[in-house]
Amino acid sequence: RLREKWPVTLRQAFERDCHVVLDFITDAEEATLCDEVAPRLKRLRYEKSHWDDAIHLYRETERSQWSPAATSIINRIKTRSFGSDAQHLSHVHVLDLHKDGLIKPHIDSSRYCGDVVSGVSLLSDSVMRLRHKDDEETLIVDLLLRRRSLYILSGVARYDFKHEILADAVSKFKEEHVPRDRRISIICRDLPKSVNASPTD
Ligand code: AKG
Repeated sequence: RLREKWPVTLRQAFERDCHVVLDFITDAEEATLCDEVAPRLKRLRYEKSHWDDAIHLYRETERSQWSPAATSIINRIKTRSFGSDAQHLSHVHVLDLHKDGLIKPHIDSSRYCGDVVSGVSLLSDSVMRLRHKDDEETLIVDLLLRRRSLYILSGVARYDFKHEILADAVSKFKEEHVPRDRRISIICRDLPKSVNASPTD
């Protein structure tokens, strides 16, 4: 509804660059991914971030080696998310957000993230809010990230909008509370282009 008031070119670009795919993975695939990351996560404590950090009450790890079953799920995420010329980051980012945790508005740094950020949500529904960096009060859109869905942010959605994951107390979609439990996200990024560029590029 809000998007109807956006400039047409921005709306079209946003619709091109932002996608949520419901039920991207099955219950069994969710369990496969959870079982695989659980032992590592269990050894970590949830961190309360400093005031200027983007994430509150989380633990995280990176992973490059997966079981064959998980590898095929991760490959499906990458195939759906990235263009054929993208260089995927080989490490997949695993972020475990405590029930009382939240991710504050931020834009992923171009130093470590290329044109696409995508993620599968495990264990809990959540609301991802996107706000335009130059108009955070008017150009806002909420995405309902169902458990087992995949979101893909590219282009304007990745570079011009800050994204955040709402805390349970304010986790609402179309006026309805979306309960936020512990949530694990499996996040894939492509490499910044400059990493691959030769000095003459
Ligand atoms: C990021 O990695 O930049 C995020 O905000 C992660 C969002 C998520 O947990 O899916």
